[in-house]
Amino acid sequence: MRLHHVPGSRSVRVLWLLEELGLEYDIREWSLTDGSLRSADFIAMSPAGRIPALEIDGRAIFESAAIVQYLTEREGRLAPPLGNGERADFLEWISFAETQGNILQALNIQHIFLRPESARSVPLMKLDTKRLGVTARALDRHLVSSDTLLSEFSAADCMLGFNIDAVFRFLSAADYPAFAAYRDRMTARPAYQRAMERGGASMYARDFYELPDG
Ligand SMILES: N[C@@H](CCC(=O)N[C@@H](CS)C(=O)NCC(=O)O)C(=O)O
Repeated sequence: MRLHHVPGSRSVRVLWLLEELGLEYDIREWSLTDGSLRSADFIAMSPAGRIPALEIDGRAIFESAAIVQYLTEREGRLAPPLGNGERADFLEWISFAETQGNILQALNIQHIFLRPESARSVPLMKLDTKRLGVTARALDRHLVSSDTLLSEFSAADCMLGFNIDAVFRFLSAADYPAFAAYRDRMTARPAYQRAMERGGASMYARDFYELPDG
């Protein structure tokens, strides 16, 4: 099994799940900025040139949500089975993680990757920060009464693996105490710690990115 990975990116979702499941794998690390994700080799595994991809069972799978579901089905663990009352919640939270992930990606591009800074759109940054706040509020409300997304830890929590490092770079943790406490619980898990040791930590140079004036 080989995970195609960029530290701090959506591949953290899969990396963390592989550790929670105790599976054997190796890592091929890529860069988001050197053009290599558009190489024929990578496009053959992930047609949109996006991280992650997982080589497994004689093929490559792309899209983090598909990989996460495939792994839970293959291993028969960390997801409510078909017919279970929490199955719909599991599917909802997996997709929700990507809804929030897309906003985080837009903010990463504006705050970190777009250069020169004059190319950034402050109105868009403000809009996306507000939209991120709506998703964080939803999680905060849900997590007031629950330690995990479902009634017990599941791969849906791993789908937030990229998000939990990113969200509080753009939003104040003090405004979302239940979500921030969840982040602390999840990042303290031994499997999350092992994933960070093997696959590098954060892509962020700063703890918090203020909105620019304008
Ligand atoms: N829906 C996809 C999104 C994948 C994605 O956009 N990954 C980012 C890294 S977090 C990427 O590869 N970006 C490179 C690019 O956009 O060129 C998934 O969940 O796997």
